[in-house]
Amino acid sequence: MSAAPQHAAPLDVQAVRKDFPILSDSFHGKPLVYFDTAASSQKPQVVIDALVDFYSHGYANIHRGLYALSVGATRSFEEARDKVRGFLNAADEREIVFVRNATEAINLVAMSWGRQEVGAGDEIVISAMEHHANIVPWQQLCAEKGAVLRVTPVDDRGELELDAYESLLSDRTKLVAITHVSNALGTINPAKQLVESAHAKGIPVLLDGAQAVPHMSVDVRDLDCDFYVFSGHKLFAPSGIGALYGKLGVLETMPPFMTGGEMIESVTFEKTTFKAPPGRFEAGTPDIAGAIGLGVAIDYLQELGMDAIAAWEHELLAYATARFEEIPGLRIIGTAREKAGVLSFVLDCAHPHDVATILDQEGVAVRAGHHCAQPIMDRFDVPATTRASLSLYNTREEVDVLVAAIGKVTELFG
Ligand code: 7TS
Repeated sequence: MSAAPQHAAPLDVQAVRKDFPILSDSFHGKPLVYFDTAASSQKPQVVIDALVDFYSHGYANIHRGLYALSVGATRSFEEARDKVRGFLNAADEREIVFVRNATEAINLVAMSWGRQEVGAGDEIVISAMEHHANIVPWQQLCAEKGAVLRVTPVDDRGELELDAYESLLSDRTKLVAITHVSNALGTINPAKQLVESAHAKGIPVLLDGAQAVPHMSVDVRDLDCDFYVFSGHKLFAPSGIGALYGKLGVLETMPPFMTGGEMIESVTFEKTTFKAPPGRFEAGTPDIAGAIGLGVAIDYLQELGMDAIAAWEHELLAYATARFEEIPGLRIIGTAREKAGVLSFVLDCAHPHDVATILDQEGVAVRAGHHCAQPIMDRFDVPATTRASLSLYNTREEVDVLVAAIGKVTELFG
């Protein structure tokens, strides 16, 4: 497990819980115990209020209006972009492209940068622990271009095999695309080291930060990655908004991904010229309220402190791991030394879907399945796992409820 960040002011979890109205709700007559934040996070009241407020009193389309309401909406949208910039410690707000989610961000890079830069015989290096969102777009690109997808293997703990990674990097490698944190295993990859190795050979790197940004502070300038992607809905923000970070110099070389309104400079029937980034990549009316909500979610997290969040989750993961290790017939899938709050497991006695269904009867929400990461399930020789993912609003008492509920499963099936 990762070392707890130093000097973090402790998180007041009970106060945090009060910020999330859904955590007071009950299901099947039991208080909700929400352990599925890796799929999507719950929303704090400040984010919900920001949406209601914007739609009630601030709503207009952006970047086009000459009236006060539209000017205000445009300002709020662009302020949100600057909040994302600050959150990632990017140098320039033009490096932040609003997209729907991490999936769209990766597709944008594959279809714009990839189609331009990747050719026959070239290689793209990913890893065995990628979410399908960071596999399929590259596989499609390779099929289109006659390029080859190379896969960094993962060891029995769920850590990348770094020697193998190094040896996969060659003068044929056009891009490394690797997850910062694994959604299925919780592994925190040594992102900075991966970037350094790739850059030493002149290879750009895309990091999939979908599971990293909710749990730790991320600094794209320190990582020096070329692209970084994440989804707002896993970051306590609305669904339908996400961000792509790209180094400005790289974004400037890239052709449009989608075309139409908003992303142009001028259009005639003979010729269209395109805006500079990020506008070039934001065709059509965006999720304006979603972006504003994302900005508010970022404010909320920064007020709590990402280091305090990481420290609490680290403590909770250690507690939950120790409790899981006491359960006979339970195997944790993913035991990396550097790990975020994901507990994927299988029970000898029951299928993961049955486990999740019984946990639901106890008010405990977890995900069961392949977690859109089928290759890593194959690697561990399991069809699926049950996954409890921990977040800033989870408590030790909730871990106890989860463990007791797993006890009921073993009583029923064991
Ligand atoms: N990358 C990683 C590492 C992810 O965990 C996910 C979603 C995605 C990309 C795609 O995100 P999206 O917002 O574009 O869908 N992961 C999960 C999950 O673990 N359970 O549900 C979605």
